[in-house]
Amino acid sequence: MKIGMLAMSGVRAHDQELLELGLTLPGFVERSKVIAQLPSLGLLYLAATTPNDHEVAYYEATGDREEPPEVYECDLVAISTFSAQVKEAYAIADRLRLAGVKVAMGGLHVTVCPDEALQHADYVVVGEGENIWPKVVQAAAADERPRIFQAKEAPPVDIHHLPVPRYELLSGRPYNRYTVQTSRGCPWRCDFCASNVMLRQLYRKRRIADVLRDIDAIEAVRPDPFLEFADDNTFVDKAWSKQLCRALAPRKLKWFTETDITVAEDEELLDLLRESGCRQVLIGLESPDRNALEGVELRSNFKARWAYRYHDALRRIHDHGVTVNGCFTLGLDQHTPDIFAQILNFALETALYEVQITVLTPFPGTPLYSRLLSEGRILSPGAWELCTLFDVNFQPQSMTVDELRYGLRWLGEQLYSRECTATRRKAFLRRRREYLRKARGSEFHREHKTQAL
Ligand code: B12
Repeated sequence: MKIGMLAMSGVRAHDQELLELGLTLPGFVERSKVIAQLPSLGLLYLAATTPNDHEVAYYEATGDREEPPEVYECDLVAISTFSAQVKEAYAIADRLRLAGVKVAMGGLHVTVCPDEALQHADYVVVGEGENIWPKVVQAAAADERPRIFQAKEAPPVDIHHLPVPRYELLSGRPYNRYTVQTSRGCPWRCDFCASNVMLRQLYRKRRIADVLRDIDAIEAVRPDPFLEFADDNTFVDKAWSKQLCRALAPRKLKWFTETDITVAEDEELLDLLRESGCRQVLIGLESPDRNALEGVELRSNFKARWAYRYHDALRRIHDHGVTVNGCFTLGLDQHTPDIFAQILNFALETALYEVQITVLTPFPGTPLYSRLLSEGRILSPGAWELCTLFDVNFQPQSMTVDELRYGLRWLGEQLYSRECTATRRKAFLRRRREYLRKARGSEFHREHKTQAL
């Protein structure tokens, strides 16, 4: 069979005024340009587990009716879904099936809504795809009737036996970043986290040799790539993280990842991050207001426990020359309209190099979604297209919907203005210089003391 891997690409937002504002704000535009081009790692993994007797190609669609004509020449098309684009994906799937092409769907959204997806696809996969995918391919080749496949029908995915994603399928495409995974999962359970549905297994870290092997495969396609680790939370295990950084250092790479704030605890790890080419870490701070974080992480109240250390932790990370992309979730239950100015002040005080603001989003399958639905607070149930992190689709508890929408816009205007961006970044650089001066000073003292002894 000829199998097409169809990734939905680009970022989504529907709030018209926000979109117009985005066009004039360098911060919004910069970030979305950078990330909009990431390839679908999930589909590259599936390509690698496809039995050899089938031909595989990788395609992208930026939206409904944007699918390339080549997909209609395939026998089977695999589509990866996120909630925000799932209706576009369904429309493409409907057209493909009308044209006689079989369609398989998997990914975060259909894992939660498999029955909905089965109305548009021949085969729907719930959960991690690597081990079940060959069975789906077999079913398509044998012309079996449509059905839902559960990942658990196959042995669980063993993180130590992941194949090399087929990055070579991307050659000739102009990506500015490539994704690689060093781990899967996260020990925390934040009630809004949309990755949770895929995290049934515990936090799993890969063998470092396997990560390096995958980076070799990326470098064969694109020399000197910028890497983004598509992990849920990279530096959970500090000893393993140090080994990873030591192994990456000689490769002279530039990379970015997502982690939690505990990375700041370990000075040696912070040094190693810088030395190994880590340019930025993205951290979900969610709110500078500790009260708003109470109960957000369901396992051990992690976010609230760490909130009072935010200033100190960010300073340590910055001191070591790693920039932080601090992410804030607007519209948590305790957030009143004062939160927007609080976040602006916090970002300036802590000299955040990059800031990401998004609205609380009830993704299907999350505890947040069930809670808001039972409280009658979802504005348009089933409006998955609004799961963009920028569109408001719930009734906030301590402000109105418009206060949240306009607050997001106001805060975006402030944070991403040229002046505010320059002020934050200059403060970061000034503090870094101060730290280096002090560090050199204490080294000088230490040396003199040793000589005197
Ligand atoms: C890289 C990334 C992107 C890339 C995606 C590139 C692409 N073309 O696919 C880009 C930058 C384009 C992107 C865009 C968006 N993203 Co994004 N993104 C991520 C990120 C950081 C990593 C995803 C990843 O690579 N995971 C690793 C792979 C291996 O896992 P996987 O994709 O889940 O695939 C496995 C299974 O799901 C399954 N599977 C997947 N697809 C298929 C298909 C078939 C047929 C089968 C059988 C199995 C299968 O098998 C795979 C292997 O086990 C995650 C956060 C995270 N840490 O996970 C957010 C995340 C996925 N994104 C998210 C969101 C909200 C968005 C946007 C809506 C943001 C916006 N406003 O536009 C858009 C979506 C628009 C779109 N194009 O679809 C949410 C999704 C939540 C949800 N339930 O929908 C996440 C979880 C982040 C978050 N804040 O919550 N994103």
